[in-house]
Amino acid sequence: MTFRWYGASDPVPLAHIRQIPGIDGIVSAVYDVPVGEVWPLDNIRALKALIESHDLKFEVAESVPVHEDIKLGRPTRDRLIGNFAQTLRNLSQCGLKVVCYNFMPVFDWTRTALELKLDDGSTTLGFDADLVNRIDPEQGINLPGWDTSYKPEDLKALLAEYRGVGEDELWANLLYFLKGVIPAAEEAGIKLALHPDDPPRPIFGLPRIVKNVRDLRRVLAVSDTPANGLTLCSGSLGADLDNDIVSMVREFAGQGRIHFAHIRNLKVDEKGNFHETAHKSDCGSLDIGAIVAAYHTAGYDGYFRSDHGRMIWGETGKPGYGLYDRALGAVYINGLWEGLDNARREAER
Ligand code: DNO
Repeated sequence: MTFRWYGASDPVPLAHIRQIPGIDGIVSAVYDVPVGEVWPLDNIRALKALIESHDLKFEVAESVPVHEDIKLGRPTRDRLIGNFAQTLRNLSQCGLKVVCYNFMPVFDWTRTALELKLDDGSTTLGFDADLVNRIDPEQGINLPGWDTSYKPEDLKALLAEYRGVGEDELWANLLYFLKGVIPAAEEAGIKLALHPDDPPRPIFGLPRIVKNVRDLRRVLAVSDTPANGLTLCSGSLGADLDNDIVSMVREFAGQGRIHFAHIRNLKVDEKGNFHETAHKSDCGSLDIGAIVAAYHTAGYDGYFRSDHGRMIWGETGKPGYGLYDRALGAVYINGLWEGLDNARREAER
């Protein structure tokens, strides 16, 4: 069981994470290197030393970002793919085992609310499908907590470049990227773990290609090696009610292709609106108990982490990434797992 930590600027201290029962690893990234450049050995070593000084392990990187030029298939991509491969080698040299990444154009996860008030007084992340559909990205995107790293004119230019890139082109660019990095990952003993799109549908006219079971199968079929695997995020895929997470876990964990499990619950409606809830099954639309049981039955021995928590008990901080609710989630998942271990032992008696 791991916990995501955003480095020295994260308001959640490592010392507090260390006190959550059952957590033994941190998932993090080198944040002070521009996207596309190699993560230097010294930076990785320093991060690892800091994490280990709190008696925690650092074996999973989330994420090594994929430069937009790679997703766009621009001529500069060969150098950038080479850099990504070198980052994998450096991470391996420092003892890392799994690298999470995504292939979403321009935007990583998207929400329309970061402080949606729930009946119990907590706040959570929310996605209003109509609101997103009404936004014309050409006019600028104004959502709470929006990635302000893009200036309006830069965003416009980037969106213009994507105009000729549909799902087929994006897929071809993912394929090219995978062919470039899988050999390095294999050699370095790194397991790549592609994170699905969040939400799992096109937004702002941008294509998305990691949305459902067919997409995941297609990615895995590129190369049948543990170096080419998945981060299975229950919440990202779960925002589409047609996605059956339990059967995905059975299939892909059964094949040993899930290297990293993100567990979170959501309340979803048919129109595609959703918000994050507490992890417990009856708090949201996903049967987290059944999902965790499917991992257990498949003999999953990869990494877990609880994902997006609500803000509870007056906590302030990074939306989705506070201490308390994610800690409750981690303890809940570990409790489910212990129960499953016990039930198996009882059945064998
Ligand atoms: C959201 C996270 C994602 C994830 C990236 C992986 O909270 O799960 O931001 O880290 O998509 O590259």
